[in-house]
Amino acid sequence: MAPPLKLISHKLCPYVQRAVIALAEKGVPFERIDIDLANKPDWFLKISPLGKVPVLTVATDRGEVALFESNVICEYIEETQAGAKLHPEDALQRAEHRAWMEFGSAILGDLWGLETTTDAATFESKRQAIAAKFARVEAALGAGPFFAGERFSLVDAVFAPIFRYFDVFDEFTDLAVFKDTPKLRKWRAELAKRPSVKAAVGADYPQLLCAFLARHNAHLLQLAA
Ligand SMILES: N[C@@H](CCC(=O)N[C@@H](CS)C(=O)NCC(=O)O)C(=O)O
Repeated sequence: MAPPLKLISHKLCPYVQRAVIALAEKGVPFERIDIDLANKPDWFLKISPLGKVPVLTVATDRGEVALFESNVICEYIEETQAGAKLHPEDALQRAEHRAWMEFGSAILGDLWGLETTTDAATFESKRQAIAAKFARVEAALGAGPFFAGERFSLVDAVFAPIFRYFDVFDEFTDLAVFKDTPKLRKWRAELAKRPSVKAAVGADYPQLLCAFLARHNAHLLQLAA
């Protein structure tokens, strides 16, 4: 029987990765459909109001329902699927986790600027913005190994794809955004080992990201030693 969940995806998208990691952490079967965002299929544009991935389609007796917005998708997965709990029980802690998930999206906004700009000054301002946000996250981290201690949570699912960018960027240059954040460095290393995180992208992820940078004539590429 076909799994009732389909995740419309893109091979590089960090927002897609959140949902993939959440599904994997819970052991939920789903079908992943990667699309070309430079040539969006009509069927996708019909179900995605913003024309963005991820979209999770859920088979119901009233037909397929399409959910958009990665954090909404993650919350739906958490509320409906069995398996490990990815949010705290306590309402206040849960709200804090949701806030840090949003903070992760703000970092992704800076990362988009950093990876697509051709301009050195814009690059530097995005680099500094990321370093400043990482310092805020550092102050919120406890003893680890995950964001909230022993238990993997949706905040971990949000930050793992953020850290993954730097595995590729580090090949070009040290952006020094982890310089003063020892807890963040440990957290990054822990997340990189997590099977759900590793499996959220294909083996071609580094090549695809490098090709993306080249297509944007990214300033980052100029920094290669
Ligand atoms: N707020 C959205 C952001 C999703 C997003 O920006 N997806 C990008 C790919 S990483 C996209 O689909 N871009 C296509 C476009 O904007 O045309 C979410 O959290 O799901």
